[in-house]
Amino acid sequence: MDRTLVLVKPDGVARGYVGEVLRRIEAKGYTIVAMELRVPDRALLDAHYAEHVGKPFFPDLVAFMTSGPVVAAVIEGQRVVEAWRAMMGTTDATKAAPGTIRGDLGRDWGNGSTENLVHGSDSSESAAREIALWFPTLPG
Ligand code: IDP
Ligand code: MG
Repeated sequence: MDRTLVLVKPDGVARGYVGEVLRRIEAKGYTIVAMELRVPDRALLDAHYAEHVGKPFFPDLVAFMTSGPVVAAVIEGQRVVEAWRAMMGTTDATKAAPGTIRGDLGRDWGNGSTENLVHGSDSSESAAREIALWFPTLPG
């Protein structure tokens, strides 16, 4: 069974969209197999966003992601990795299609595309790596 990592980022939690995001996941038919509210630390984010370390937006991204609690979850179902990416919409909420989470609920608040409500793994390999980082004790 396929799995992916979901994060409701600090803006999504602060704006009260945890329920809305989980509602969409449940309505679509995927199963939540793990979930936790936590403030990620720098070490976790360096590992999670390893591909972005050193990019110009990385310091702002880390500051944003450590600014408050996030909801981390693992969801499961056939082709859930690609489905969850489609449900989130494109990275830049300004351009994200209506009907997607970022397209419906997100906008540019003056920080480019940093605050975009949700995260989803971009491949099965990324999902396995990210799930191991956030939920190291979760049985496969
Ligand atoms: P994704 O979250 O849609 O997979 P990535 O390119 O993996 O997008 O970037 C990770 C996160 O870094 C984004 O979700 C967003 O929060 C932030 N980010 C990406 N590109 C930019 C940028 O050009 N400016 C500001 N923040 C960015
Ligand atoms: Mg990404």
